[in-house]
Amino acid sequence: MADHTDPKQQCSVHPDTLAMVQRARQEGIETVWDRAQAQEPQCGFCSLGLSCRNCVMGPCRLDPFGEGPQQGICGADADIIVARNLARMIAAGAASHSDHGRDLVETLLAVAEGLAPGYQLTDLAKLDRIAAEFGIAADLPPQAKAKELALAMMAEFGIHKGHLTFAKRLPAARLDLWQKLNIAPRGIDREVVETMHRTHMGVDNDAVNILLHALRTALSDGWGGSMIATEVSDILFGTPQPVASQVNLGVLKKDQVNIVLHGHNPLVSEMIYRASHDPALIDRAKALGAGGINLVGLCCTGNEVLMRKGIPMAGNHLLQELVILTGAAEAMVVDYQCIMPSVGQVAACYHTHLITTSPKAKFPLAQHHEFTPENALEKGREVVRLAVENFARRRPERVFIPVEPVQQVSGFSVEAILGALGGTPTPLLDAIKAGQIRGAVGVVGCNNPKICQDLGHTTITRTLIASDILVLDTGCTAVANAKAGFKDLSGAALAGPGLQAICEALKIPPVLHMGSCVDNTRIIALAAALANALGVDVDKLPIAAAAPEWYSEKAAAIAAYAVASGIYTVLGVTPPVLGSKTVTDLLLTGLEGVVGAKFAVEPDPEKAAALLIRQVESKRRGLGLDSRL
Ligand code: SF4
Ligand code: MSK
Repeated sequence: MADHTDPKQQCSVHPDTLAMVQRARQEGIETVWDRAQAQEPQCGFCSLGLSCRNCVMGPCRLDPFGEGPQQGICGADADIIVARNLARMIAAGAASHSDHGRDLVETLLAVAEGLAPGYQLTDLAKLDRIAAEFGIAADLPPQAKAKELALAMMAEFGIHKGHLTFAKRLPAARLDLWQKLNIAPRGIDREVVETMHRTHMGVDNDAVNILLHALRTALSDGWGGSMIATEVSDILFGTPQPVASQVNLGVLKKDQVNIVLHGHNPLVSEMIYRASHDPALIDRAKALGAGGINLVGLCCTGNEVLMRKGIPMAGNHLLQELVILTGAAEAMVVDYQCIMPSVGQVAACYHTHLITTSPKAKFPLAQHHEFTPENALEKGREVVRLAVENFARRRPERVFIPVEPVQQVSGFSVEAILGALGGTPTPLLDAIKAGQIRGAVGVVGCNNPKICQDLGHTTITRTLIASDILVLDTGCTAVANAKAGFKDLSGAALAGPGLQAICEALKIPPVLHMGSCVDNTRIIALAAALANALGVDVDKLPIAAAAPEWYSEKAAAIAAYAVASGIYTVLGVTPPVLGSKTVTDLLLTGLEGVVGAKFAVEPDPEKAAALLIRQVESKRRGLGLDSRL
């Protein structure tokens, strides 16, 4: 376990996490850090990507020191096994985002057909814009247009000819490059299925060929499944605009019914939000002695309702067990993705109800209340009522909320950013050309108990904004940066003089929250818009990305689509590829000559920030702009 006297060894940089980990130890409740320690030492073969269980002639593992087996039973060598494993990882991530997108499209269709009474078309202007991208007649009424759009998007999931519609947002040069490389993304399901086929024993046994298809699969997520998820969420629930809110465990309220919204898809949380405003349920909460009903977010469902509704954010990935330890959560309502199977055990130590809502995601020790487009509003009321009644079972002496909340401003969709700039990217480009803003970096991704929670996110972000680089964040990074105070308007004081002046003029923080994991597509869409406005391909822009604490297969897919889209990406956790020199060399160097961008792996966040700054400055030089290097 970490040495808590050394800041680099502590399990978190944040006082709320540290206080709650201590409480877990006092109460004898196991957390993710205890289980991580119990797994030490982790398997070296798997860490290097050198183990394979793709068939039952195996499992096989190769000796990284060259003394034991160098081939699996079928004859697969290290390059083949590592490439196959990485491709499957990316496919699983792409599938997760895209299945989330599909659920939204099915709901859009149900809304259009009048079968989803809780939902509505909220952003009609966005419906018009997206429908136009899909070539749908402009003069259709909204319901008919939404139906056409849902059907067109559904078609994109399957056997789609040509490339995905949203890829047209990119400069022509990027699409041409993908077509030349045969990696322009087709149907999302098709690319994932093809990855699983190619990585079956006896199919694709060329590491480079496997990896190129892995990029294509990731692109079908970034410019397909994830982008569809973002855009349809905006149509159904509204396109985010800047909104003030709060963050950290202090957003739970001692005197209120607290409901924690966890997972990724806003379909459930939006209905809980509506139900939480039901006067009868608020009256019932008051009758039970609570001041009201308080919704708080966790992980990316939290980001979704924060971006659109200003719901305060309790924490990110590694806070999910600890939020229950406050003893103040009447219910944790989950949809899917990034929900640890352990949360039911922790909830069982308190009065908290763990409530699952998706037929795809059932959990031990949970109550299941299945949401469908047809019943969601009614189910939302049922779940909120359950939480309210549970307030009577709370034991006040066990309530421990260790901190006061921190202020933040969220809600920076592409539309909101362009709105703040007067409707076009030109002022941002002018600031970049003038050197006031050096460039932009997307700092994104998860927490991982291998890394002191949020040290990577906050160190990199702090260094970048001090160097006049605008930071765009999503996912768990967004929570880390908000807790560190970077996303209050006063965060501008932490920026370099150029970025600070822009932030003060526009009344924005130096770190712009662009949403959840699927909303990384907002970042690539903004990159495409900047590239188009400048008349260059994406890989020429002074931009980069970082995933300092990633853990998830989805993060692998995001990083792969960022690089394939031309964005240099620094990872803070080493992916399981070092067992193959061919694969490692391709990712760290070779890809640059193929797609114009590559990966770097740098666990030290200060060194990672230096790499990102160097990248931004060198791209500035490439554009003929001044460079500080
Ligand atoms: Fe072993 Fe080959 Fe089967 Fe993998 S596919 S488990 S390397 S025999
Ligand atoms: S929740 S994928 S831990 S960012 Fe999107 Fe956080 Fe990563 Fe899940």
